[in-house]
Amino acid sequence: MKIICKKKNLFCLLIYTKTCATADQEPEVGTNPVQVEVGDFDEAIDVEEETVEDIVDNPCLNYHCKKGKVCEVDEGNTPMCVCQDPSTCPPADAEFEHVCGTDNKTYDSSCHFFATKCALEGTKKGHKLHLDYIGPCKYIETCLDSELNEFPLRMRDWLKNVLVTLYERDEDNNLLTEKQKLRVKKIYENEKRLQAGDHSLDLLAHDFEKNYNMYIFPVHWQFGQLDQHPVDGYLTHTELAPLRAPLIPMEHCTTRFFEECDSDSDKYIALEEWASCFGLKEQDVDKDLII
Ligand SMILES: [Ca+2]
Ligand SMILES: [Ca+2]
Repeated sequence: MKIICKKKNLFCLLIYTKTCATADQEPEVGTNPVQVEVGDFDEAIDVEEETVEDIVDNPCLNYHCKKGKVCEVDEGNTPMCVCQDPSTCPPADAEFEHVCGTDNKTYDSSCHFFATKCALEGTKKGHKLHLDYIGPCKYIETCLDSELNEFPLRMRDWLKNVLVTLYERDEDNNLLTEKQKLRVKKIYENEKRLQAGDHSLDLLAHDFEKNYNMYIFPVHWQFGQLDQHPVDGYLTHTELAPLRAPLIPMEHCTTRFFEECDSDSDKYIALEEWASCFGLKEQDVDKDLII
């Protein structure tokens, strides 16, 4: 199956990134489709591990530092993570490698961004600085109320189509787990399913009403893809970044949508909040669907 991508289409973004990554390398099960392409945004995740064998030669080997930091050894030959000098980041080859920070400044690459953020660690400015979106900073239109309501309609449809496409391409690639496949099989075999494509908002709204049950799993699935660090039923700003960051330049309602999705404004999007902003009924929120 060949997918012809029109510009500004999240579905193509999701599929393209997932399937491109599987073309010449082993797919990572459970990897967020977007994350494969745009790199990780694990700014808040501190992973530090070392193995005994390598320490003798190079203490920094296998000593992982979070984004924005690099490993250096001190006088005692002990490895430690220090902020990377942004000038040591590889220069960006193309404009799409630029990123826009929440300070509305364009950074050459995510490496430059995280190195800069690291240097600000401990300051109020550093705490507030996040990677906002992929690409150079640009004017993003205000999201009107009417437009905000359209966002979940398209997003739900995309998620469903992404799952169906992953299912169709799965074979031995393990794009989906067996349990996930069973769920998607039901959607795939449903004859009333809307085929992938650009549909009018009226049609999408009508389909959601008529075939509501088909959308329950895709909404849960995407939550599970993002809720990884840690797996706790809540999405942080950082966990949401792999979905948010590439989406903002294409969909100007992204920021507002996710802001309002956090209905109790505690900075976390709980599964219940997520499900509700995608239009699922309270009684259909089910932790066990995140498989
Ligand atoms: Ca989490
Ligand atoms: Ca919340």
